[in-house]
Amino acid sequence: PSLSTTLAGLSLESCIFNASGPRSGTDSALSKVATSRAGAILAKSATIEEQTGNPLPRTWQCDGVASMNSEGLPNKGIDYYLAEETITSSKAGTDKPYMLSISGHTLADNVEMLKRMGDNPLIDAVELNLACPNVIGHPIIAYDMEQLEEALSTVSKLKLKKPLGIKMPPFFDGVHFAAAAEVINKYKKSVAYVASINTIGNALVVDVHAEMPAINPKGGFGGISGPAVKYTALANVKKMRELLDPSIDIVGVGGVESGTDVFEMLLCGATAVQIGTKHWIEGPACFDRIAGELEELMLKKGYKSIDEFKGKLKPWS
Ligand code: RRO
Repeated sequence: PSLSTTLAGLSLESCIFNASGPRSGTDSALSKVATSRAGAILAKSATIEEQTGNPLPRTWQCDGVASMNSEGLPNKGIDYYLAEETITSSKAGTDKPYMLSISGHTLADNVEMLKRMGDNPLIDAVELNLACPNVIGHPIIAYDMEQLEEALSTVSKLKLKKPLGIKMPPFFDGVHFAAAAEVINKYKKSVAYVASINTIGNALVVDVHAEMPAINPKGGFGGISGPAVKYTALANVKKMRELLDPSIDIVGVGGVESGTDVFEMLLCGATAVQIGTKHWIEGPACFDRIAGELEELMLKKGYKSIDEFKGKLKPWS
């Protein structure tokens, strides 16, 4: 079977690739994604300047259950991720799409980074992160419909030369899904894909031995990821697919650990699926394993391409 897909007009050999964040901050980490079976390479969310992130400890893991982070956007600064040297080394001789992620401290910062990207021929797409929960003093942008609209309106006026994706936080109620989708649909000409979901923000893990939060920043509050968020992610993919204009692709992300998990995301309407936490825990070998598992499942079910089942979750009635 073929795992190929077309995302935002780009051909991907495999519909599975890395989420921005884990193991995506340097060319050496990204080159390992490139040489795995991942279908694309997505860099860590960038800010204008290089920064080190929040105080340690800032991550917690319980394999097979959940993970949490409050990294606070450690990254090498936008110019690093735009540099020819970085991109060439990240692609490691492959022709896989190289995608940027940006998460400026302000909308003006995002505009500046998009201008610096310009029509750089080495960059295939850009993911605008509207969902980081961990920057001290900054709320999650896409939970505020006015800020979401201002961001999309401003970016749409830039007439970008590259396809734009937006990374969304999870929503939990019909009213909120509808409000966000309505705003995004207004800018359907400028939004090539929606990636749902970022981590579930502002969770708290308690260390009973220490009688303290498990992580240091923000009073122990951080974004939750891994298997615990998969069901929320599936619901967000399904609902966004129902509500968004068909011209906008959906990228499923959240708690995916296996070929079966990828299949579930595709059934719910995802065009591609990103792996974050499992990539962090298992390393880039996860892309080979998960691609193999998806192929095996498709073979068993008699599917030759993902288009045969994508978005075809059957209703009960
Ligand atoms: O760096 C982070 O703390 C971070 C970001 Br920018 C994000 O979008 N999501 C997340 O869970 N962590």
